[in-house]
Amino acid sequence: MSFDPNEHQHNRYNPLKDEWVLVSPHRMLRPWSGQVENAPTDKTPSFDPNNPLCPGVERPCGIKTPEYDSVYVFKNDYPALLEDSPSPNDNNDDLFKSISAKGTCRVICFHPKSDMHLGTMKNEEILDVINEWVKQTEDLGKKYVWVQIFENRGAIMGCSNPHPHCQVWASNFLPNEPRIKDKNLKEYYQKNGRPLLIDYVKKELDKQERIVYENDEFVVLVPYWAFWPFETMVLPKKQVLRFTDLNETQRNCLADVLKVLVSKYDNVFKCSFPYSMGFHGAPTGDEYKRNQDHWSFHAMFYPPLLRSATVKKFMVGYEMFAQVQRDLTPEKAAKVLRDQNKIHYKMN
Ligand code: H2U
Repeated sequence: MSFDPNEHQHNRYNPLKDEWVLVSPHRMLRPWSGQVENAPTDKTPSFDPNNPLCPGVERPCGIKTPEYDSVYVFKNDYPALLEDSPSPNDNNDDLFKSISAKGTCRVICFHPKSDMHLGTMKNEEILDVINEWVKQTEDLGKKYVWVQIFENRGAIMGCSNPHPHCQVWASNFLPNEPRIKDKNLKEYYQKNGRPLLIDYVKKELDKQERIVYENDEFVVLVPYWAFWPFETMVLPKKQVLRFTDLNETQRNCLADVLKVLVSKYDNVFKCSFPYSMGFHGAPTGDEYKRNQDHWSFHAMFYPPLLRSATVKKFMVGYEMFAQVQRDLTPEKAAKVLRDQNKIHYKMN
């Protein structure tokens, strides 16, 4: 019997994390009698007088959210990182190391209406959000080495509020995910003299096996090494170091791919498809002084749903103790997403 990646188990290498992923396609046939989630609701009212993220509503901290009509940014009332807080003393003990953690956390509301999201907002409205992401990266990047912008969508992904919003956490340290990625991108650049993600996007465009959608400037694909069932990456075709380096055409094209991708996700199970998404680009702060040619800006979407709106993938057992594993192949997931209408089912 000869090897068929669509049928036979194998390991795939993730060069961004220096990790392997076990792919077990034959396992898709197993019956499911485990936990079933409530279908993610898409019946959010456009205004809720008790929702602190809605315009004109007083938040529990006593501050009134203004009557905003576009994008609205505020300092998180319950931040994980504070700007001024005592730091631990330097500690040379290998087993009890600690370093300073300072930073700031903000919340960005995408739209005044709670029933809107990236799949249903107009391109110009998404562009306003992108311009705000650029502004936040520029502003916080002056002081902080890492500015993490991320969106949790759906209660299943820990999102605490159905209003369309994301968070920005800026820190004086490089968190684990970008720290490991930076090391691997640098090693690839030193070995090959080209940025890994630019080589990768070119090869994926040649292969045409995992592409979900593309426009003039951006590609959406399910990475070869994806571990979440419908995980995707949004990559620029030309190297862009950070949010702040996106030109006007690229910002417009990014608005288009985000709208199409979120619409395609929702169309898969005709539900509000939960995910955590986030952006990575070259580090900021003091890192502006160093060469960052090994980096290229990109977004990652990690959605947990696997078989339906109510069955999610659990990252437990083998994933916790050995390595990540998936059943659905990245190629099949890409085809499912590619075949979806690019217009959101509620807009049809
Ligand atoms: P999540 O939905 O991803 O949890 O983000 C919502 C954030 O909004 C969360 O970090 C903040 C929470 O601390 N928040 C406020 O700052 N003030 C509020 O009144 C509600 C929520």
